Amino acid sequence: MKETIEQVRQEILAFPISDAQTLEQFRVRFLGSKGTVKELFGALKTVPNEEKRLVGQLLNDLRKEAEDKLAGAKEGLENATSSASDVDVTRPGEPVALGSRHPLSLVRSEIIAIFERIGYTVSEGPEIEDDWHNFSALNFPPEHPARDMQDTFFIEKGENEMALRTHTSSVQVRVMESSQPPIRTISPGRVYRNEAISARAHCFFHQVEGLYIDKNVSFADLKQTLNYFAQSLFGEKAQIRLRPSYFPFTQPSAEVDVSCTICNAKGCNVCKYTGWLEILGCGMVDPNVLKASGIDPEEYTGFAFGMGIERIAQLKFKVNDLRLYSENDVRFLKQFSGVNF
Ligand code: 2NL
Repeated sequence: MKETIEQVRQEILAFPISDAQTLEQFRVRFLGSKGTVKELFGALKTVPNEEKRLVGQLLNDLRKEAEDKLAGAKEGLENATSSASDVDVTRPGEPVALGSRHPLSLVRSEIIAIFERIGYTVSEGPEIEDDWHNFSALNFPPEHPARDMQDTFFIEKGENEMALRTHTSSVQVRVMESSQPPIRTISPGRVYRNEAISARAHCFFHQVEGLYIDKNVSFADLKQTLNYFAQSLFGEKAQIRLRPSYFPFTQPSAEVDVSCTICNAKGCNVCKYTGWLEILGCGMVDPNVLKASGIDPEEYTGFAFGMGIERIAQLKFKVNDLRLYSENDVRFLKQFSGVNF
């Protein structure tokens, strides 16, 4: 009898329970009303009297072992099929750490939105450019200092000369080459200059350039567009003034100041007590530039402008060091969380 009990014990231990079906098979086989354990209890009466106590004890242990295995397997199966019941939905949620948009990204979006309202599209192009799109098509003479290693990052010199673009005008040359007027487009993007890094200069920065070409586009159109832009960006009270300047790709050319938004043009250290802040450069597209890109300067005229996004962001957010924009210091970046334009 003792050997039989041990044999059944081994069977109970070895019985594999993997699902509801094998669980029920186990119950019927060992613990059911006609199961092995019941059967063994029935056989107890055949055991000699002096052994009844010991064998009875062994049978009780056997039944307990089978019941424990059944209960354990049942619980295991229930947990596996409904693990969602483990989730305490009343617990407070984990906080979601919200990032913030980069100030340059905020300002770029705002500038794009302002020009999209008056029908400008956004165009993009490569950051690695050939000499034609970055310089020659833009009327840079062969000996212009910008073509020097000191000012421009060249990737390849010689026959197949490539460089990091120094302005996004190169994108606009590509637009002019691949389409005909009317053209109204802005080209935001990163540009590169070979300069020592300081609070006021960096080897890369971000630009938005604009280009408008059609029949009879005039300098008055340029002024009105820039006036609309300045008032959209800095508020209705903002005023602009134009000072004569020079760029190889525009003629005439001008630099544009906006009335100081910090002191309301009364004079402060940001505007160096002039009441004016320089924000962009502009001019009428030089006929040579139109011609180089396949647009007839006898039929069409156009204006163009360019501005640094860092400079605009500096005025809007009072950032006093250009390096802050690219250092990824969260103490700087998190100050712009929640800022929308
Ligand atoms: C500045 C001045 C300027 C342009 C950019 C341009 C583009 C083409 C033709 C003619 Cl395709 N001009 N762009 C014109 C005047 C000024 O940028 O200070 N940028 C930061």
